[in-house]
Amino acid sequence: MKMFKKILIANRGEIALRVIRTCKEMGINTVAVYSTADADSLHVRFADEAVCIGPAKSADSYLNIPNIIAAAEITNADAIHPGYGFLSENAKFSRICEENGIKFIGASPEMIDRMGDKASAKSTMEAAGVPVVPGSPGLLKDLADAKATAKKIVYPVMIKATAGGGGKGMRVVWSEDEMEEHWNSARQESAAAFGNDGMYMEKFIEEPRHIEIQIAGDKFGDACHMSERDCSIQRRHQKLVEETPSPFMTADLRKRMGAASVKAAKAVKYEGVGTVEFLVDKNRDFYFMEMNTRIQVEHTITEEVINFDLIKEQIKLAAGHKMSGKNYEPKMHSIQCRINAEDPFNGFRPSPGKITTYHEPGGHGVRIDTHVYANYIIPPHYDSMISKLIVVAQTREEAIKKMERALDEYIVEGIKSTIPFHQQLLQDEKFREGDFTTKFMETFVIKEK
Ligand code: MV4
Repeated sequence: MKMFKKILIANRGEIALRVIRTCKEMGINTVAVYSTADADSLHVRFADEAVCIGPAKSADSYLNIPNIIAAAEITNADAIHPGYGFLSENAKFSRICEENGIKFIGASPEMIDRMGDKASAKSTMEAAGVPVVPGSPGLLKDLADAKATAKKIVYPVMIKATAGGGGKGMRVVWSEDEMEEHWNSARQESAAAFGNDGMYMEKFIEEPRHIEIQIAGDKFGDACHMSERDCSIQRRHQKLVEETPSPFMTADLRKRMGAASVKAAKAVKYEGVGTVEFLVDKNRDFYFMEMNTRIQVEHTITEEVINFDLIKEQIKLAAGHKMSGKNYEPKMHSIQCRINAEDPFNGFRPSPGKITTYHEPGGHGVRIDTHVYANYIIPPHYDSMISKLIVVAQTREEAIKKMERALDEYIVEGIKSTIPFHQQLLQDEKFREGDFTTKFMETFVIKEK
């Protein structure tokens, strides 16, 4: 069976290390790339080779396509793993890898373009029979079209940037007299952010849950779903905690969402691992939102409940192997807390700098994915995640207990971290009951120490 000899990891931080670990276990050589700000990072230390690709600024290093391709050519890498963020869903990068005979471990440029344009992803999924939120048939022509469409859909509605995702260029509109203002500001925002002001419209789903399904597909047209993740605990579109199974899940809903996700994957002949994101309303009706063509930060909790290495599967699928996954029912419960270098008592303000004391929790059912260590300096140039603390246990109650115990053991000093936030969240009655939606963080109040 064909397998890569050497993979270059075009990323930094914990995900670069995560990929290196699986490569080692698979007997694949690894090349780290790093910016001058990351010379002391563990991904540089643990890779077989490392190439500096530029200065601290992402645009000059981790987003610098010519430098990354040059690094792959110099080291003779036959594949590139992009991790998440940075170039992981960049169609141009995927194409350039292809043109240079380097396998991009991710989606084809065509798939990235099709799923990256949200209106086109939505119509593709609708045509495949996946439930979507009722809305405009495609892009809105102008303000008059927006008003006429909203009248048909019935207020409240949401206008969304087709180039968007992550909440940018998105507005809730409650009545016609608000439309003009939101129409103009949303279009301006998307033009500035994406160079594309195409907008579409949907019925506004109030207090939804964010539940996503991990999928995989192979080049022979086979596809499977690997159960769900509940990512409803978010703040300003940044996920804070993820868990699987979702406390809102039922056997019937999982069956329906799983089947819809496999249908989605097969309809687009999806190759590799990916995620289908859904909004789920209080009646357990679910609607396709976005398809992510990358490995995600929260893939770990799925790995824990199904005991399966998703990065290994991703690499094997990219090499053209048959899928080894199947439709899974989670038998365990896993929770991940994202530990960020942020001050939860001051509006989650970033807190980069030197970690003076570092002690990790351990023990049965506790996993930490991180690139940091004692005396490591968190550079101010990148995202603020220091680590992912993941627990797995037989039940949700036991997983929460284990997470409480692990957070109590976790010592990070010298910088502010979100550990105290997670400790308070776990004590919240609604959280403990599993009774939360994407609006949870709007009303959650952090108590002073
Ligand atoms: C929605 C919605 C309600 N109704 N669409 C936010 C990010 C983007 N990917 C889609 N988002 C939403 N789309 C309709 N028709 C509410 C959100 C939303 C949200 C979704 C998932 C997780 C957190 C969220 C926070 C605010 C709004």
